[in-house]
Amino acid sequence: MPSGRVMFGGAMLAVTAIACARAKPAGAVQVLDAWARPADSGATGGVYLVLKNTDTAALHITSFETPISTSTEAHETMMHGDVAAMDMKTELVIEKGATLTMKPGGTHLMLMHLTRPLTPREAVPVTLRFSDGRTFGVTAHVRTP
Ligand SMILES: [Cu+2]
Repeated sequence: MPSGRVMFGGAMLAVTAIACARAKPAGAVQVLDAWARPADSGATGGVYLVLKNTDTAALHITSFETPISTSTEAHETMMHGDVAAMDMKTELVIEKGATLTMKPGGTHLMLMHLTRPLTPREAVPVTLRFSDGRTFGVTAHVRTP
């Protein structure tokens, strides 16, 4: 039945077009690295992302979500003399073309109260939410620093 086949092909094309239109905003960021420290259940987890802004304007990341912690906060480690303190950031800004490097002792994500342990090579899904409502999914792999 050649006519039936043509109709099926047309329907598939339409579905593909919708999927592409939805996926397009995710091109805003290029993930250069994404990793997490091993940690016990109930502990605080650390996630480190290296993100390059490939969008046409500055990106404002307003929240981070993971399914394995009660909340996730962006922190910046600041040295006050010899004492390290962490400031919570309500927004991380990546200028157009710039790279945000999160690393131990610098900007990082803290997973407050892990609901399960993080073991090496495990994948941790992290959702970034931008100020314009767009979201972007990143997979961080657990490894020792
Ligand atoms: Cu912290």
